[in-house]
Amino acid sequence: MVDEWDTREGPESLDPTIMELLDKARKDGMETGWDRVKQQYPHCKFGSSGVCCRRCFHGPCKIYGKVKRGICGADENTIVLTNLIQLQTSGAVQHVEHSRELLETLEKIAKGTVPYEIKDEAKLRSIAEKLGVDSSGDIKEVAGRVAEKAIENFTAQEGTLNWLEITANEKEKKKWEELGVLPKNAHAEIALSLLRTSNQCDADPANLLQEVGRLGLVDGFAGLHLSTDLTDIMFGTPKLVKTESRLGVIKEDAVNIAVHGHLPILSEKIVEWAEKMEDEAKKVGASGINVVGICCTGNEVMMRHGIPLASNFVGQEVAMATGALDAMVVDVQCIMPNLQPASECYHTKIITTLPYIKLPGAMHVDFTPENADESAKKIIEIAIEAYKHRDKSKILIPESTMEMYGGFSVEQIVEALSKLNPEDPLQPVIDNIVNGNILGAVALVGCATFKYKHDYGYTELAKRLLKENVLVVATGCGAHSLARHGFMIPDGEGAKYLGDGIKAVLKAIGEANGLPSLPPVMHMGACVDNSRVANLLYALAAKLDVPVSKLPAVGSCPEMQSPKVLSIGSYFLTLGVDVHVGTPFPISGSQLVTDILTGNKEDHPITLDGLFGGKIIYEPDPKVAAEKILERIKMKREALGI
Ligand code: BF8
Repeated sequence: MVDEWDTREGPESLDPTIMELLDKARKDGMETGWDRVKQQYPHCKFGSSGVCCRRCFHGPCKIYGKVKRGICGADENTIVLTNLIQLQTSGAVQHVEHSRELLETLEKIAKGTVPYEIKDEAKLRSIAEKLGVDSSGDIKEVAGRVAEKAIENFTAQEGTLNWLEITANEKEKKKWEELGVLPKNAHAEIALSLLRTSNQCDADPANLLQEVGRLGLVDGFAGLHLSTDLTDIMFGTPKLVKTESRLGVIKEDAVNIAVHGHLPILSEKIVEWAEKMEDEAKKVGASGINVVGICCTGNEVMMRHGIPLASNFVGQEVAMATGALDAMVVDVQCIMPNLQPASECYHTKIITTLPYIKLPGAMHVDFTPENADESAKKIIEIAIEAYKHRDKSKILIPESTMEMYGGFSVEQIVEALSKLNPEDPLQPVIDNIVNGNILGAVALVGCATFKYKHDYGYTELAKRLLKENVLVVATGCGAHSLARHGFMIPDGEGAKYLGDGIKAVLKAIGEANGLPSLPPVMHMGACVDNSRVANLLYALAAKLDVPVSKLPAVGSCPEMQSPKVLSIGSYFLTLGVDVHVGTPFPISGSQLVTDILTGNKEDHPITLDGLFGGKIIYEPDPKVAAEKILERIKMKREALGI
């Protein structure tokens, strides 16, 4: 697998606002990930090929040359797969804990002990019904019953995940049951995964493959679906919004606060209190308070409130080089430990908020659902105070911004489609898949990495797929990338690449909804909102009465940095959806594991493809990746007879 700094020539990022600030950051003495990545090359080959075992104190052991086993006898297959599953587990844990935080908040709303409300009552009642609890009466009582049912499920010893039961199609449930991968409960599966992959435990790669599937389902249902449903219930199901992206969304005359991380419990309150405290900001000479989003929490508040997107993962440091970011408030996941040292070049206050996520030297304001109002107010007061201490000579805000639309929940998509066919909104999509106007669907998802040219993977893939009439949706940091390059407005850069078929479809739906067209790429939310992508697939598969694995759909993450991508990817793989990744991940030390994960079903007695109907496509070059993705889409179309 390729593992060298920037195999493509030119600047580190395609975003001019990032480049302008990266240049300034370097002059100001701020070190960023783009500097540090070069210090790490060449990566240790044992680590990057996955054959370094640090599971016990005999080691560390490594497999090389004639050395075929570690001291205990573990071979390269066991070492590579157990290392990989431990990474996958760390990804699943992040999503499951995200859900659990939200669930605790829902429970507290039911008890009336926190300053949050139920925003989507219909969704809550519908979920209550599916869970088999009383969905009538006072909405807080319904919330209490749903929360109790979901919390119970974390320790259930019988059955499987209740969010899987209420979400998945029957065909998938049957397949997972037959393959023995139905998880018992989220916490038990995470513990079992750690047990199986700990020193001298499960050494059989074929058996360990089950764990990839089980953890995929844990991530999918106890992580993604549960999180999205709870977030929609508490903060509203997203509707179409228009806003802006790029680092030019930071305003010189306003108190600027970046929300960064993942939990909407925090960012929703910051948005609410920023509006309430405008006058406080004006008292210190600012025009008001400008909240901007970074990473997935940025996506969450963009989807529900139209808060502009400043940057995805790799731009979190350089955002401070504007010299006008007064505070960055963070919660959990994808928070770079360098934020605090980087902030010391400027006046920016880094504020951590969770007791279990702190950064040395950063300010900490403990944020709990109970004290949410007081804490949000305090955070905004800190930002207003910081505004007074700006060094005007250090301010440089790039001028460029990019318009974008967001808010494409499944509910919003179905509502838009219902303008074409009120009785059967999904039928026009099916008709256009069958007649070839839509060749297939690809979700461009996941991160941004310092290892490759920023935004190159997403934009190149989108260009090529759109040209071939693929319906493209996006989530996570990939959605940020595409928004920043004009793929999320009807008449932007992205529209130039649309093939005639997809162009006609997007135009027809857009016009029926008062827009010139839908944007070339639809923003479906944060990484947990890949659940929305899955829901769309379930709905289409149910309508066609086929398993999801038969649909001409692929997930793609060209710029992966987080193990969360592995855990989300494994959920889609268990559904039988191919997953493309563009960043090397540590499996090349085992030919067997590589074959199992990336091989076609006819290549090997056991492959992911053979078991579930989807495989991993590893390809760092997005142009080549697009061809491989199109090939699989065409293969699945052919199998469907279309
Ligand atoms: O959960 S896309 S860099 S921010 S991991 Fe992190 Fe990757 Fe961004 Fe969101 Ni997702």
